[in-house]
Amino acid sequence: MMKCRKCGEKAAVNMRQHKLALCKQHYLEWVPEQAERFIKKYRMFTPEERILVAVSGGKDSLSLWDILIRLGYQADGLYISLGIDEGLGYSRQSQALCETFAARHGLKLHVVDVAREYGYTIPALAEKSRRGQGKPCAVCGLTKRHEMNRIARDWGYDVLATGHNLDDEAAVLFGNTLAWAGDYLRRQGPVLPAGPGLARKVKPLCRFYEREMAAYAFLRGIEYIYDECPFAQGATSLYYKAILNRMENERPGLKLTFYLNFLEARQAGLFGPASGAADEELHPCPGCGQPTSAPGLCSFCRLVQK
Ligand code: Q46
Ligand code: ZN
Ligand code: ZN
Repeated sequence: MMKCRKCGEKAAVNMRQHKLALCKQHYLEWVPEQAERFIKKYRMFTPEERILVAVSGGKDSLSLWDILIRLGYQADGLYISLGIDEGLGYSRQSQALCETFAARHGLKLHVVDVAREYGYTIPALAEKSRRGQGKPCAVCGLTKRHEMNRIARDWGYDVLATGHNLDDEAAVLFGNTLAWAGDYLRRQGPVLPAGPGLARKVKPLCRFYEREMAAYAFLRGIEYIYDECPFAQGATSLYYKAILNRMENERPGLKLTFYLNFLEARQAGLFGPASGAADEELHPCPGCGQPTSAPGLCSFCRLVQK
């Protein structure tokens, strides 16, 4: 029987990558302790700042919200309804889970319904635009970024937090490295500093394995949506995740080392100044007021104008 390193009781989670096994109680203490370490190490935010957590109804974002509240941070939620309701009703289900979580903990949740706000669901908006050929993901990403920034600005939040975990970050890093996408590499990190009219963006879970978050959500009894968005199928990021998992299986800790060594190289300036801020000249979009480098309207306003 695998034993908890702290108390010797039966372990609930074994993390080969850390050579660490913990019982339920100690695991549920370990996760927020680690998160707090990362928040301080990367100077993500302070207890005085107001945080907006983007929640999707999945295990990562709901666990992140749970952890921040347990640590005593002021964190409200934001759910963006994309109107992806083909088949099992992905958007409806995930919204209900976010609402249940917020109600259970007495937390404030902002809900933005893209169709109500702009007249079209994400799949419909994608069909109307050139960007959406085949998959709505480009349009979806653009819309989510725009709406997160808008709510953060309108409601006066200092920080936007997302639930990206290590598996997500390592997969993005893997793709950017294969493409030697210097600009993306330079900007990929746990913190994207605030810009004029833009809140700081942080990823407090970037050093947690996906498995660790699944275990946390399960042991905390958080109800979350198991299914991925139906459009995620066949995504390149899933292909990279599978490859990284194969390597991780044979070499526990590989994903974490890949990511941490990258952060060090980035800090050392391997990809240019690591400030993360955009270099281009930005000006406020005449449509929505958000900073953009495009001449005239920002890409989101151009999309909804069509
Ligand atoms: S981008 Fe694409 Fe995701 Fe939007 S349409 Fe679904 S899979 S939710 S992260
Ligand atoms: Zn224990
Ligand atoms: Zn705009």
